[in-house]
Amino acid sequence: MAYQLYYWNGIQGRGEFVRLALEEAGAEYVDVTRQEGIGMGTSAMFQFMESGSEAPIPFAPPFLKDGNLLISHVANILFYLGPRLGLAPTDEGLRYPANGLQLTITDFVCEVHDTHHPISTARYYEDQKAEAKARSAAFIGDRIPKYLGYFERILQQNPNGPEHIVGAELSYVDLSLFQVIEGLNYAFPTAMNGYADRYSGLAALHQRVRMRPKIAAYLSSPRRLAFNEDGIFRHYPELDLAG
Ligand SMILES: N[C@@H](CCC(=O)N[C@@H](CS)C(=O)NCC(=O)O)C(=O)O
Repeated sequence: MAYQLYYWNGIQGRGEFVRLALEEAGAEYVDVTRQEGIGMGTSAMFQFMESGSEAPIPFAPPFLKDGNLLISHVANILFYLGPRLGLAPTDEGLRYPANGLQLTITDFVCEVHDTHHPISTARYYEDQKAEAKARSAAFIGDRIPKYLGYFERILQQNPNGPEHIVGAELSYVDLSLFQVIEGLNYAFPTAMNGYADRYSGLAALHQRVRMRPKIAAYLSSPRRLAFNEDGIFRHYPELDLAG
């Protein structure tokens, strides 16, 4: 049975981390809110979240349905899917460090979101522009170097070599790092200018993932939506300073 991915229609958002894993594995999945028909579309997701029929109901998308199983939170979904899709370290002892890295990506993505919504998710960007500017300056000056520096170090210290962040084979964490770099390049092109000189391992990983046949096919397919200013990674020129 096909996996069912529930996520907001019209954006890559956090759902994209799950899509990349499903696409790389060639897994059968349905992007529920992008479909039309009975039990499909965005209303199906709302109904699902309000129905109370499945416990516990997720707080927020993305969530994945596999048969009767309902799994929320990107890192949790990938922890579940990883071994099933052949995208988790074969050494079970490495699956927890992989999950730890993915949870660090979750934290980072949250900080990316807060660059444009530092005060409240419930308010428009235009109502928190001044705070967003201050937040973005700190994000670019302090947090991008701290997170990317960390991932670069972990890559370089991988006993299996710097091709992958964990283990000897491609994992879902590599795919998520690809998406983080893609997103940062879109949102903060000025801050990211020359990043490959500072984080050469991450830049190489990003290129390798982009060239993988299934990922390349996905990226040029209509399923890969363009980044836009409704998603997590938003490009507002006024927030993008030199790094
Ligand atoms: N920790 C969750 C975060 C989920 C999340 O924040 N989802 C957003 C969309 S990307 C949402 O719909 N949030 C609704 C809200 O916070 O009220 C994950 O990693 O999946």
